[in-house]
Amino acid sequence: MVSARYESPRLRLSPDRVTGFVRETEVARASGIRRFILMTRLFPVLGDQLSHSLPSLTRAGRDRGVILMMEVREEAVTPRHHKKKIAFILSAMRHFAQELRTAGWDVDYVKLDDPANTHSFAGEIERACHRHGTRSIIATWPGEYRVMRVLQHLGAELEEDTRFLCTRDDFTAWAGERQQLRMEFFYRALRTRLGVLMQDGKPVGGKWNFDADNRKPLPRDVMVPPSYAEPPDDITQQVLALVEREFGDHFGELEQFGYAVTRAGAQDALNRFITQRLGRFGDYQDAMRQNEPWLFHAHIALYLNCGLLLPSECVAAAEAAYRLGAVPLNAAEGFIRQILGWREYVRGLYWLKMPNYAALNALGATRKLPNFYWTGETNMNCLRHCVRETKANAYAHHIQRLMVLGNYALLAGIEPRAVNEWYLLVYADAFEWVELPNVSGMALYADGGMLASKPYAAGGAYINRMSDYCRTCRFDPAQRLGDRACPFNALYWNFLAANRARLEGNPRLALAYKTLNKMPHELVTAMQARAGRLLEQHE
Ligand code: DLZ
Ligand code: SF4
Repeated sequence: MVSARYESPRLRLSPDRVTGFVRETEVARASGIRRFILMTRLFPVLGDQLSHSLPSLTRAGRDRGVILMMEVREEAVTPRHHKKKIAFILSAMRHFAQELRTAGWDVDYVKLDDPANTHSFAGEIERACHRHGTRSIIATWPGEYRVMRVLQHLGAELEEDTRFLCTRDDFTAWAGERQQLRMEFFYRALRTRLGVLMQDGKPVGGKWNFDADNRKPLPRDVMVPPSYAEPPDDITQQVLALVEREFGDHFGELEQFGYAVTRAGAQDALNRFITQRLGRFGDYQDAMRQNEPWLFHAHIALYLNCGLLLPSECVAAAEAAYRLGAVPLNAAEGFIRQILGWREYVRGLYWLKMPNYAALNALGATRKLPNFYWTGETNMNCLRHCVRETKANAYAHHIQRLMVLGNYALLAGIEPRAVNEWYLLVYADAFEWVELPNVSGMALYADGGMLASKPYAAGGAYINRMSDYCRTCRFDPAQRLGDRACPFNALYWNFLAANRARLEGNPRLALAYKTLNKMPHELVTAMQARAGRLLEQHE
């Protein structure tokens, strides 16, 4: 079936430009009149591409065509995503389709419970091609290597994803022959090019980075503002029921769903962050407090990563707040570095290094993921809280992810594939381009130092300094041995001892190895024995 049929004066003027897109009709040929039919083109829009400025949508506007959106089981079960994450994406997709239709787009939307649904992107794109009588597929570069291969296999034309601030080609050019791809230098180059927080060619405030000011523990008397939450509307409620029915046995809780599911809602969440939290985000971005999952963080990564917000507007909002004097520089810079620096950098690295990056395991980690990552049932209070909050909210903030959950996985030598799968499925903001470098590179050092200059390993003292978890834990962060000793301590020194050959030469670990080397031999072997017992218990 051909849905867009019209005579285009532009085609008559320059037929070469449209070769392959137009064909003469039998009728036209018979009548001798040159008429053209514009072949329908299919524009698949994926669940993490919900932006009105999506490049393939701009193209669809110019070239006419059908927008295809597909709810498919395969994306929900490989891996078996958190229930709240599935609900968020499906509800955001349905709302986005509604907005597109209201704006006049021709949207072909396949629902999860459509009896003919083949439940894969490939199957649904094939079916849609058949429905619309076309083989012409135009998509925006996806967020996962696997999906890129599927689209290429179908012969899709892929538009560069211009929603990012740095293109893949620009990142490749920046990476060039550099031995080390350090985020800090990438960040400085991009800030300079985009003129963000710059004054006369120099960084505002005379420094690129205020990280040293951003590591404060959270004093007990600092109150945390309430988190953003909006009540589920009819569409979201239908989706919540669908997810409970279809994916009820997946990890996570559906109760108290309060995420925004539209661009307007996401913009509201961003504005509230800028006005209520950003001012203190800098100071307390590394702090943790028991039963306070949201703290002064933005909680907008899920909106950014599925397209409801754009990085450019988040950066602009934070810079404007600083220039108006509403927030301090360390807060604005710290937030902007996460988006303009870190987010763009990990995306560039992902596409530069895939597909090999996914298989890296530099430290030869082979242990299974302990069951408490699913249940939260462990005596280690910090881990218990971080897993439980992850289960409830499909969210944990970056220090919980890196220095509690990731730290344990690093020290315990858990196999990177299992850890990556866990992070990809439990967090609502996790898509492979952002999850894999953060987990394999930053948390696990599985890439051998391509991304991080050292493994982010820590004992109980770090968690004690940055949180109040230890106060009510059955373990003591100050003890190294004995039943009450914090397990992170033995695991930390055991990790350093076990990976000595690989890590001792790293200048950023010089102090740690100096301390280890000064310890009595018996203490080290006793901690190694304790670590071995703990790891066995946790299996
Ligand atoms: C994560 C996800 C889920 C759970 N479901 C869908 C879906 O039904 N339809 C869809 O288009 N996208 C979904 N997604 C997001 C995709 O997994 C994501 O677009 C790809 O992994 C590429 O990043
Ligand atoms: Fe975590 Fe150790 Fe502190 Fe317990 S004592 S909360 S296990 S760091």
